[in-house]
Amino acid sequence: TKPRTALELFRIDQLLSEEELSIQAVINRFCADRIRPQLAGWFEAGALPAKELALELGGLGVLGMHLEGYGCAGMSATAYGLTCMELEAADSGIRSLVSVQGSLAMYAIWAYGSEEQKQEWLPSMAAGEAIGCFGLTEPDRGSNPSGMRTFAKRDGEDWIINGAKMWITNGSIADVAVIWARTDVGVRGFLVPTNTPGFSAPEIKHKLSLRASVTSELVLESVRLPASAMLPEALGLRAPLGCLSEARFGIVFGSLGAARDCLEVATAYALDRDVFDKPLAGFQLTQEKLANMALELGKGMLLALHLGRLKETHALEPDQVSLGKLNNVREAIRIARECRTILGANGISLEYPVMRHANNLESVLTYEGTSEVHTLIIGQALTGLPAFR
Ligand code: TGC
Ligand code: FAD
Repeated sequence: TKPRTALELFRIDQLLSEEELSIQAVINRFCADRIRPQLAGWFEAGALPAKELALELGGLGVLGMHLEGYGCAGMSATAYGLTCMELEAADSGIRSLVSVQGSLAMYAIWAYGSEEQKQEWLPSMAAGEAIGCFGLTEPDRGSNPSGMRTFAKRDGEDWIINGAKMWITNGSIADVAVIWARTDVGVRGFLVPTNTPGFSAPEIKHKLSLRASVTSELVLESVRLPASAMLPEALGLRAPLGCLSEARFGIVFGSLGAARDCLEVATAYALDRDVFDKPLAGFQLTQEKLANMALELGKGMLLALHLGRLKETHALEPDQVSLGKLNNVREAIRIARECRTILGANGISLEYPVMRHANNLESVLTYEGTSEVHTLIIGQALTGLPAFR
């Protein structure tokens, strides 16, 4: 019988519209032509031509594609999820570039910004001409942003911000940083043009994961901003956490893209590789690995699509996003590691994408809420008892 992929076996295509399938195909082709041939080189060098790529991704219409108006495409949640899946099937770093731009930086402006802020930033960000970053995490406050130390104080009409942010995707290449800071009345968001005196964004080096992604520290030393830099509709931690729900949703789909790529590569490898005089894929131990991975990939996809459809009816709650983020990233990293075993020694080489994906997924497991944080969010939903503190 002709081999089928895991998602073909599940007939996932039956659950998608013609439009969704065609968007997925366009992104898949873009990645095959433009991204995949370069990835090993970018990953090895730890350097991504992010500005160039942002323009191309903007041209494709994927930056802020799930937002309405201001040059954004207004596509469905599922179409956005499938786009994340295709981008992350290439590399988590490419999906990160798009997630941070569209779901974190643009979404913050779109949801909480003034009309002037939206007009000023969203069209150029959708086109990829301006890049945004999202500064919530601090050197000593990651899982617990409520303890943030970055502080914005008033000086007449102006604001003066002091503090530091850490592990910020797109930081060194951004034109605008969305900075979350404590104020006398609670957490507020600020749009900081990155050429403002007192702002700097040194890149973080020596990463063993997400090497095809720019990650930076943000330093704010008496950064003076006009009153108009504050996001007027954002007050309290619920504002940045609302952005996180958007980005986490993209990861629910995206992580499965990395897993799918690993499984496809490992299956082809096992069919091609002879061990003990017959194809590795013909051994029961290998087939058990493949069957279990296909099951988890398909189940993860069904969960992702369910969450996508809930989001399209505005019925998706943050706790449900945690179900998807925890499950799909956890299973994706398990799949990547299992596929690595199928490739044997070749599995550790950048000639194949598998260990690159596995290493990237270590970051994905940690950012946008660690697996422990999502476990506790689900625990709280099930018991009513918060166990964070
Ligand atoms: P808590 O008291 O639970 O909540 C404070 C207020 O926020 C509301 N809320 C949410 N609203 C929208 N979406 C969500 N996901 C929300 N979660 C909570 C909540 O209802 C409450 O509202 P109100 O009106 O009652 O004040 O806050 P807490 O301090 O106890 O924290 C809870 C906890 C631990 C779950 C939260 O702090 C958390 O999620 N921590 C993880 C931090 C995190 O995920 N950081 C990610 C940084 S960005 C990033 O990693 C980008 S990587 C991107 C890439 O490269 O792809
Ligand atoms: P910590 O919070 O110190 O956690 C360390 C360990 O303790 C984890 O295992 C954690 O689960 C566990 N832990 C913490 N609290 C509890 C608890 N209550 N109970 C049990 N265990 C607990 N942030 C941004 O704001 N913007 C970005 O663009 C961004 N991009 C990133 C890109 C990369 C490549 C990476 C790696 C991170 C990025 N982050 C970004 C930061 C990311 O969101 C944080 O790393 C993450 O929230 C975890 O924070 P932390 O690293 O400080 O770990």
